[in-house]
Amino acid sequence: MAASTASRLSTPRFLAPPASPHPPIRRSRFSPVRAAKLEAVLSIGTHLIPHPRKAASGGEDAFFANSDAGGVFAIADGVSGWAEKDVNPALFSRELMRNSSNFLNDEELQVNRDPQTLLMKAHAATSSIGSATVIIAMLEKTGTLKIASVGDCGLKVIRKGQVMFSISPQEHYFDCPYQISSESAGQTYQDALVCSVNLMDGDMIVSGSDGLFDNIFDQEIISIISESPGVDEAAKALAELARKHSVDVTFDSPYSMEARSRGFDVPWWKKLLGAKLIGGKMDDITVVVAKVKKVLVPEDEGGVIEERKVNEQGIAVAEEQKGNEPGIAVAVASAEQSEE
Ligand SMILES: [Mn+2]
Repeated sequence: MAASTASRLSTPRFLAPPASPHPPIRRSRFSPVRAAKLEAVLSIGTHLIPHPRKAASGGEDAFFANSDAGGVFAIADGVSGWAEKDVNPALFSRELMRNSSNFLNDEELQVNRDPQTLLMKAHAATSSIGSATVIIAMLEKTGTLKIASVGDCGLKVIRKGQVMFSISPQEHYFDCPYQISSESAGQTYQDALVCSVNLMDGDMIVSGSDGLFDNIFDQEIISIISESPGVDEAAKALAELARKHSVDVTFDSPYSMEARSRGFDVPWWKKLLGAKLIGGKMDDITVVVAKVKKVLVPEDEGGVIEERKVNEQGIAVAEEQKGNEPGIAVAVASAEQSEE
């Protein structure tokens, strides 16, 4: 078997390229014509609204987003139970995100852009006490989005007005998600849900902490995405609607529906009065909205040329480039940057 596999794999090496009737056009500095290829990149908008009672401290969610090198984003939701042990739950999630953004420059990550490896390294480097749910997503130039998720942060892909991809939350039991932790009892990168999805030009990614998906329905996400002029506006509108629902005790939220379906209910005496378990779930709300764009990139350079720089023949006119910097511009959401 091994021999036949080897021969199958090696055969193409001996195939001569087909003779082209058109000799390649010689490049010269007087010509704008260059070989170019299409690469996928993300344009990313973010918005964080802390829990109403945690507004002063900025809440316990943290995130980073970076459009360089195709695009990467991550969200961590600090598990609030640590406050009972006099530990600030925000410290762990923020450090985990800071480390994740720093490790993007790591040699291994530069070669092998793998979110699970990034999570492993970021977790190992995090020294704060605490735990967090976390999602990391990285887009490859080919348009494949690679995802590693521990817990109940969500991610959906919307294509042509429909949710075409969604990840499932991981939990020990209701309201107790898998979590990356400072304690050995917690989960690690090895427990992550790892998956990838092939994306197309124009696809929209909506990712967020549970504070988003517990308080907003898919149909609402789809309408906001279709009505928003850009990713920044979409992220803000999604966060604001989720926030509105989260403090509405009469809103039958995805969270309350899920709770009832798991057998939770109001006490029997309230039930006699006609009450039902209902309402939004107050929480920190982090939203990342990313749009997939295909841009033309010269074959021999790493720079990104916006599509509008393309001439009538569909060939990139190579003068303006960006995205060549190995350096990373990172925004880690924290108290200082949050609103409200
Ligand atoms: Mn949360």
